[in-house]
Amino acid sequence: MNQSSLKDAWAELTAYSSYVLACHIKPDGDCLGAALALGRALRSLGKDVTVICQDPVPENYRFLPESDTIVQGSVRRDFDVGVLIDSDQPSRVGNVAEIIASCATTARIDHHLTQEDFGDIKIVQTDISSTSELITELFYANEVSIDSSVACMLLTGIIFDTGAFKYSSASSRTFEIVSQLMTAGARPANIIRSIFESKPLRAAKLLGRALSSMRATEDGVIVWAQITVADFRELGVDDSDTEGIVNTVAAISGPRVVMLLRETEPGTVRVSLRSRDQFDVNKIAVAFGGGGHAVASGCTIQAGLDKARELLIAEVRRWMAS
Ligand SMILES: [Mn+2]
Repeated sequence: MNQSSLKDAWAELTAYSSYVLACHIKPDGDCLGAALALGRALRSLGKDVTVICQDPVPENYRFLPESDTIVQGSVRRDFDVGVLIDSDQPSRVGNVAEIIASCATTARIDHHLTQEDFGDIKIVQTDISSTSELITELFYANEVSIDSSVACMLLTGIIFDTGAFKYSSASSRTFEIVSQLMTAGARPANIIRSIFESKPLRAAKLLGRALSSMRATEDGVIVWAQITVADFRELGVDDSDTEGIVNTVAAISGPRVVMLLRETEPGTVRVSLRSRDQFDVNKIAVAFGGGGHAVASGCTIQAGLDKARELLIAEVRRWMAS
């Protein structure tokens, strides 16, 4: 978005009094950082702001300033504006969708590719690393002050969504912004340690099981790992402990598509997809009712592990052939 559209969008967004900012289910560093930063900016303008998420803030994000103000539910239905943060559609926010639906005005601040066109107010850019980077641009364009807390929130989102600057989504502009956020007081080394290197032991054991399960198709083009219902039960873990595993699975040479399948309950398989070499895994996710980005996306399939994997491989093959 250019400067003038960022100015128009901010004027439009800030014309109300009360806001509910919705994080997506299984919240990550980007939606949390972006929502907290926007919440703080709106409150500094005297607005009434509630940041909400269906799921609790994961332990490794509790270092974020004001993360303890995020609520998990609300009986309020009188917000002026319902804002989806880092989500393309209300279904991404789980049971918070109902609260968004009750708002007379809706907004979406996001960087995901989407077929949907949700939101009365749209602050959307798909060729940017993260929603947090987009919000940083929004703040710069409108001279919103960025103190060390806001800088930490925004940098957390950028670091998470770029895999600590490893992904091609980290542009030269991203690094300019990182430099400015550091000047404002954010500490990337601390953030990287907190979000990527503070796993509980049970999550490390789960990673071990996932890595042991890795297999490849005969031609080596598709690689997958899987976590079974028994793994979840025996290690006493839940799906939030699978965070980041797909990226470790994808850190090998050879495959064009990497998949992590987790049977979180019998007959429900959550899938994370990663691509190499220009293959668009968003198309695969969309075919199963999910979505995301060309290089990283996800979906949920109602089937057992073997059946889900078979369906996914067939869909990948179909796209590779086309
Ligand atoms: Mn994001």
